[in-house]
Amino acid sequence: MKLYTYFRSSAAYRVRIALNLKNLTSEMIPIHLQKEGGLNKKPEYRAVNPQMRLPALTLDTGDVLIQSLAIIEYLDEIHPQPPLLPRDPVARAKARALAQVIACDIHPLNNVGPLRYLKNQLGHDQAKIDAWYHHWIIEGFDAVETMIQPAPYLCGREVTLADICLVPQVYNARRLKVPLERFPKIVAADAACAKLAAFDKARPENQADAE
Ligand SMILES: N[C@@H](CCC(=O)N[C@@H](CS)C(=O)NCC(=O)O)C(=O)O
Repeated sequence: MKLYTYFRSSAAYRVRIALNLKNLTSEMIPIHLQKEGGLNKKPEYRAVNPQMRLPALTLDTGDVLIQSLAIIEYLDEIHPQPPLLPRDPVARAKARALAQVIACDIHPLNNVGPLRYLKNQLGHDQAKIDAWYHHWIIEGFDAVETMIQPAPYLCGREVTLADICLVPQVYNARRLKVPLERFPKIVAADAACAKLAAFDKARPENQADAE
């Protein structure tokens, strides 16, 4: 397998964690999202992923998978141990809901493309863009904080897809100096995950393309 990744891409970070949890190895192909306006926009990468976003996972069959949640669920189906979703249907729906609050409602608003659009097309200054960034994380984390009772992970004693989505989002929040004091449960779950080698190895700082 080959994972198209960028050390700071939180969607790629999710897949890196999932690969590590499953003890799977994959060749890492770095695609710089900032250089020359984003190397993801080059025709070479567009030929891999028509959406020109990271991550993409190419399989030995030649199939290309995109969208981190779809990739992670694929990995979970092909390599069921350890499971990344609870077995109980209600718990499973709750884990997916937490993952989707983060991956579908918080992250897209704070992604490179929309932030660049706010700056270049709409002419907003950095202070306004930072306020936008903080706003959507805080609003989403308020919901997550209310929804969870970490024990120690978001959905109980086993790591799930929800934790895989949370940790990169907390990383982004810290990097952009979003105050996290009002989210003690989120911070506790993130700290519990940080103790696991699978999460540590996936950290942006630990990637070969880290700057
Ligand atoms: N929903 C997608 C999000 C993918 C995505 O937006 N990735 C970002 C990096 S975290 C990206 O490639 N952005 C490039 C751009 O917007 O130009 C997923 O979960 O894979």
